[in-house]
Amino acid sequence: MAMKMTWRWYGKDNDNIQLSDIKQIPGVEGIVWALHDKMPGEIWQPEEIAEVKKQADEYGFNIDVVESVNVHDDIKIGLPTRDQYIENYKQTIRNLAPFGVKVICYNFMPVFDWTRTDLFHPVGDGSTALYYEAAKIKQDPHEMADYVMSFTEKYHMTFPGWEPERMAKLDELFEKYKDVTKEKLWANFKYFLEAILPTCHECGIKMAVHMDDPPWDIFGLPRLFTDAAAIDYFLKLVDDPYNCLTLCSGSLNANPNNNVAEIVRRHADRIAFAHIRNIKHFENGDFSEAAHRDCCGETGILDILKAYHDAGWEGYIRPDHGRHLWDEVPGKVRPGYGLYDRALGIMYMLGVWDMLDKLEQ
Ligand code: DNO
Repeated sequence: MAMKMTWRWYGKDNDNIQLSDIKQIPGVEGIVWALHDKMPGEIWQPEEIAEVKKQADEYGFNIDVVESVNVHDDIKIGLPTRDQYIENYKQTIRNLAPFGVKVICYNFMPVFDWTRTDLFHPVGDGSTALYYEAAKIKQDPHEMADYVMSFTEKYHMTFPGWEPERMAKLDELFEKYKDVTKEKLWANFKYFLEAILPTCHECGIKMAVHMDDPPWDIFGLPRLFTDAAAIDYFLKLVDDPYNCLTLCSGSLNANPNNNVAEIVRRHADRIAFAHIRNIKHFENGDFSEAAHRDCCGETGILDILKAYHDAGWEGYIRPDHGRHLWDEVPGKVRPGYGLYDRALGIMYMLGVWDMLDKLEQ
């Protein structure tokens, strides 16, 4: 057994990359998927899940990993309505289990999921990548939200975690979060996990929380998964083998002080899902995403892969965001999720992994 390579696919009619394209990339065993038209809190129905399963089966891909079943804001805020949303979440878990789902990737970030200020920033070689300009993330979140949402409008492309319905109520949402301190957010998180973990055990599904991206507070909203200490705290807070991590190297290493390989060595048994992405940092706090090759960024991709390999890790892994190459211009590609650079990333990761295997023989 070894790690299991996967590819994030946004679904038929929602991704211009087809399953037949993915099939041609060596080593991909499963697609990482979601029902992208579901709002947080809605129950995923068996017929809808069966449809994706059927499509994946045709190409021999597993659907073991879902990314994401999004958590409703009322759960994060801790409103009385959370209990109903938690019941719905449990029902979704129960509905996913018969189709072989083993891992649910999700996040617990208030309001926003990933945050970037430029989705097509020139890298210098003719390609573009996602970029974070620190000075642009100021007090007012509207500018950034409007920028991201302008892609939704212009190209009819919705991004998970950036549902137009939620973004339309941004001020209302911020108002609801105003008393949610970091301590409260941890407490609400614990409440959520303790409520759903018995169902996870029954269903054999691990919950794998994604790291906060970027790993620091933004717009006055608290963020939890910022460094190794927060991860240690979390894994003890709810000490259960089904309470796991999606260890996203790029999210954590947006802070260059975060040593991702060290976290892998410490917690390999609690990492159900690995996102591999490389980051290039600038002195003023800006960062750009970079190709997966170790020397293209500073995240330490080789050290990270070696740490997984040394641990005999058998979880799911995927290339995370790639650059946009060749004809991947706005409108033709999902930002960060083009075909080419992620395929190159897979070959790099598998190349490293195969060699580590060989050296062990
Ligand atoms: C970014 C992704 C995240 C991730 C969610 C999980 O591209 O890695 O948006 O899917 O945070 O809920």
